[in-house]
Amino acid sequence: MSARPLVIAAVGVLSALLAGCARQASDGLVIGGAVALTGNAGLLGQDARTGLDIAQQFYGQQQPRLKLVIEDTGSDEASATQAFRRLINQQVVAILGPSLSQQGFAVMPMADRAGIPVVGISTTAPGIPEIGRFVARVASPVTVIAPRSLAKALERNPRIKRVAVFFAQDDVFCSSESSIFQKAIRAKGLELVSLQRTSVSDTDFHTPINNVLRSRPDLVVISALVSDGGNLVRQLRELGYSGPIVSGNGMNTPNIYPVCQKHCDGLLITQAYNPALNNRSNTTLLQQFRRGRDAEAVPPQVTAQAFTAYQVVHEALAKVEAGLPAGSSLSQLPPERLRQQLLSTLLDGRYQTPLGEIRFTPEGEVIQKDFSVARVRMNPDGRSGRFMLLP
Ligand code: 1QQ
Repeated sequence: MSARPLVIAAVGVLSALLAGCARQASDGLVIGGAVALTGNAGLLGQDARTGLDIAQQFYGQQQPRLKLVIEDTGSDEASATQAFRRLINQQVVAILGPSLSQQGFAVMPMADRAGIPVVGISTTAPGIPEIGRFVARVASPVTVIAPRSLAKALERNPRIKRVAVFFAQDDVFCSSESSIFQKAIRAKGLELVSLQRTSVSDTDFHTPINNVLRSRPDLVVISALVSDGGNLVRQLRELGYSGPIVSGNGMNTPNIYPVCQKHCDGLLITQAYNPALNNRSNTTLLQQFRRGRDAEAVPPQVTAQAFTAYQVVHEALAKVEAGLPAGSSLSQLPPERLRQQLLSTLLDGRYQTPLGEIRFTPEGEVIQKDFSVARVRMNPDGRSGRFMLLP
């Protein structure tokens, strides 16, 4: 063999290696997931982690390759602050999270000041996108969500007149969701017969429940998180309430099953996710979610929202990358410029996600079209069940 083909082969190998390096460079970007893995909100944040992990498996195979780093925000503001600080120090390209609006109001301004796009996964309280220019969310606001389950309860039982309301007063989402429920109750001409303030750390609800039972409600509406809300539902049934219950987004997870058990049966909760949606990203989510689970298993809403948050950032980064001069990579852009471009591209886009088609307002509010209301159906074992979407 003459020396010439050898040289050509060597050059070929070298340029393949160099191209590999450029790839590698763009692969160096880190995306941060900030979700509650511990505490009361951990029961919601674990659903988010599942969605982020599935998205990482899927999009991790595609350019631009991102590395996902997940930090536990706990269920309070102090732990969320530490988690955000750790991610900001790692120079992440974007942050997905946190789990609670109560935490979002404390930590999203940190990402905003650092110029890092932050996409709320399940932060639904009014005012989240308005926190700052770099703040967006894929979770539809509670103003859009809450009235639907109330309307469904009335559609199923038009004789409802008297409504009792419980809300956890120490969580900003629960109190804002409750004001929206209360407004909708008044707008429908119903009578608010009892209003009970609870705490997300309460475990015994006998006193407020007895107050409610004395008011003889036809419907109970609850704004609480998973453990407190689940215990409240269980005790409400044990103390004899047998009417319909509407519960809010803070209880929107199958992780309520072990808490309220057979008494979770019949809860009405609005859903921003319909597992039956037929598009590529939902098919991917369903397939990956069902691995190692039963063939009919459906992802919780927060899992779909977390997957969506990753998807929109990935697609926006891919668009930014496609606009770069040949041979250059995302990680060669100055970090501030990369994040600015990510933000503007993200807000400009239209995405086919497990939540259906979504886009954003210039302020970062999500625009989503399709919602439904689920009725929880518990299996006879009282441990497993399903969120059945109502027609
Ligand atoms: C919020 C929420 C959470 C309770 C859902 C995970 O909607 O805090 O805004």
